[in-house]
Amino acid sequence: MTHADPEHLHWPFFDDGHRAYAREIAAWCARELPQVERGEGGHADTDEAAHTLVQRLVPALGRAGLLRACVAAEHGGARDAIDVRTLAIARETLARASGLADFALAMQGLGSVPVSLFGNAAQQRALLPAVARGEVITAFALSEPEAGSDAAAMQATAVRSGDGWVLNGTKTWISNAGIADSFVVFARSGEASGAKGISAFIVRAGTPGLDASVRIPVIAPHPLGTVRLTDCRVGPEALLGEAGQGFRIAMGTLDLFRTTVGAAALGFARRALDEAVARAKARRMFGRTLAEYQLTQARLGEMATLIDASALLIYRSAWTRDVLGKRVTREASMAKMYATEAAQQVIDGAVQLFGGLGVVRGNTVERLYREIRALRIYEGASEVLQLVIGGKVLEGP
Ligand code: COS
Repeated sequence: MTHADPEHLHWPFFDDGHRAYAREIAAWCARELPQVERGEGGHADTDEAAHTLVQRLVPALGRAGLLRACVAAEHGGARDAIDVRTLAIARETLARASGLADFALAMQGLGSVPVSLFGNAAQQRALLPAVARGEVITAFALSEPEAGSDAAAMQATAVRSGDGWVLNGTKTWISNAGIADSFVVFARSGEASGAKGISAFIVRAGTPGLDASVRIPVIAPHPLGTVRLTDCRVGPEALLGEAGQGFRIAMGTLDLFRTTVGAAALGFARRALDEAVARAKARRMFGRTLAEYQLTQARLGEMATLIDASALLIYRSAWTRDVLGKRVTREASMAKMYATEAAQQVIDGAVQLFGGLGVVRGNTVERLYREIRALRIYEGASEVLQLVIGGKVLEGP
């Protein structure tokens, strides 16, 4: 159940290092994960339980060496550079077993990749080895109440003061808000209007003026909250990259992570198909199993095709970034948009095959039905990604 599809690991997108990592993480899901979850079944039903489970998952993933996917080799990582295929394999495999295990690893990446891509040597040394060991928890603070899809409309400010900066404003929908040790915070620093006047800062939890205590409970509980910045002073060493480069840092990070959100959706969809096939074979109706009905076979065939098409788009995007080193705004947007929408359809199909049981609290497909929903919204809603892809098509090759 928890294995990445062994067939697709033979695709030419991967090398033996990827295959070895896939085996390692699948074995951890089978052997170690149930102990970390302590019988909570891959998810936690309350906001409180989700917070504490993620706080156990991050160090457990770190001890197992699996957070090596999140940083480059010089900081204890698995590969010379951050490798989208490794991250995608990790997310696909973890999501198939547990939404929160995927979340825990993904957020270690999202909150630290801006530092890997744009940080100086001192910033990288201070954060990245601890991220790989699971000793610090990270967060990425971009969205605001009035700036979600239109990220460049953010209003939080960063004003120079002495040799440092003073940050003010409200960031919301921030994963890990209440438990993070280190935030990457984006704020308007005013070098120019719009996207060119934004900077990124590394802000440690506990910095006076940073309040991350407000939680947001959601349909599939995971640590999520609002971050308030009130005259929050940071030194010059907090600035990531150059002043005014913040939007490029955010978009560059999202180009990398959007492909992996698709991979998480793929893991959820594969799990839903596993569940649906088992159900179709076991459930008898009008004297036959569900699997013997053509309607069921057609549905399963459609689900499997959606899954393979998602995998192809995801690993095409990951390979293009890793191997060709190209900007993959178009490929990553396609992978995330298609895989998350496809997973929603696959999971909905699985719920339908389960009938009444499909909506009973605690049933795996019921959990997946709640877990997939947010992926079509965060890190680029499907509608924004349609616009991004359309824009790229109009630009031409
Ligand atoms: N990598 C590097 N630079 C990028 C980039 C990328 N992927 N995408 C855009 N930029 C640069 C552009 O090149 C442009 O700079 P130049 O004028 O020097 O070329 C600048 O950033 C502004 O780009 P653009 O005009 O396209 O910005 P928009 O304000 O129109 O934003 C969208 C475009 C909608 C694509 C962007 O706001 C977005 O992705 N929104 C969704 C945000 C999101 O995912 N929010 C959820 C966060 S949950 S973590």
